[in-house]
Amino acid sequence: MTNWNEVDTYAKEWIKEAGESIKKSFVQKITVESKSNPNDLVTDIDKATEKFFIHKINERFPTHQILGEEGFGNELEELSGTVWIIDPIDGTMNFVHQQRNFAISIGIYEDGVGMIGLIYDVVHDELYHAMKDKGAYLNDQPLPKLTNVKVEEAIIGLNTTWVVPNRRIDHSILTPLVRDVRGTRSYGSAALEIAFVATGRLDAYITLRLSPWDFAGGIVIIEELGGVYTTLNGKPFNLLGQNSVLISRPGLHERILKDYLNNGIW
Ligand code: 2AM
Ligand code: CA
Repeated sequence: MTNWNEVDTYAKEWIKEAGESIKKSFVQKITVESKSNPNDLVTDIDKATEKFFIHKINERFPTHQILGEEGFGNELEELSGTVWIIDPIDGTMNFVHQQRNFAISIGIYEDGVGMIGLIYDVVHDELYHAMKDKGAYLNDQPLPKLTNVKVEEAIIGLNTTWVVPNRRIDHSILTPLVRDVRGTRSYGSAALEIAFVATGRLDAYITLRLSPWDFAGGIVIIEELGGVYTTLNGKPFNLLGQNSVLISRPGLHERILKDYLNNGIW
């Protein structure tokens, strides 16, 4: 039997420790490389942070598996047992250009069920966290359950990429939604944008391609608050693949899917 309180305590200790190291790196020279395309960045700090978690987890919980963005963990084909899904720095472009608006994201899953979600906004020292059936918190503050709002009163997280011609969606599909909502915002860190839906700073978040480490921590927090997460086609997430993403307050999620995304057929 997994002692989830023990796992949670260590995960929080390590995420804070990793955050301290990342903050110290601000005064160092950081090595930046690009991955899948010139704007998909990785630094030596992303890699060192992922390796830090892997070392700690392997030492303390040798039976746990790890799926990390930078690939130093295990190669997983399924999610059986206890699996840590880690993004050492979500929002690397922000980390490089702004030294803010990035987060460490960790989701811990048991046989594919999200048990612990952690998103740490290092610069603001804000830890968003949840344990299954135990509520969600921002630092020590419990977060209230999410309730519906009207589209006309909603602020949605959306990158401008998806409202100009792009490879993943006919950009005109999102035009009516952008026109009808109160406002749109783009923060450049999926984990933080999901955390902002959890706290009500955003009412929904839409994006076209996220990997498991971008949302694994966030959806545990959202689930705990009664928020809803599906692909833009209204389907459940594939926790081991890339997904389009609609994460929202309940009610608003249904309305966006039905009235703006044609029930997921686009
Ligand atoms: P990352 O910084 O960990 O790569 C940027 O809008 C958001 O999308 C970030 O959370 C970023 O995560 C994520 N993202 C996912 N896949 C990406 C890709 N191929 N290129 C850039 N950002 C990506
Ligand atoms: Ca990352």
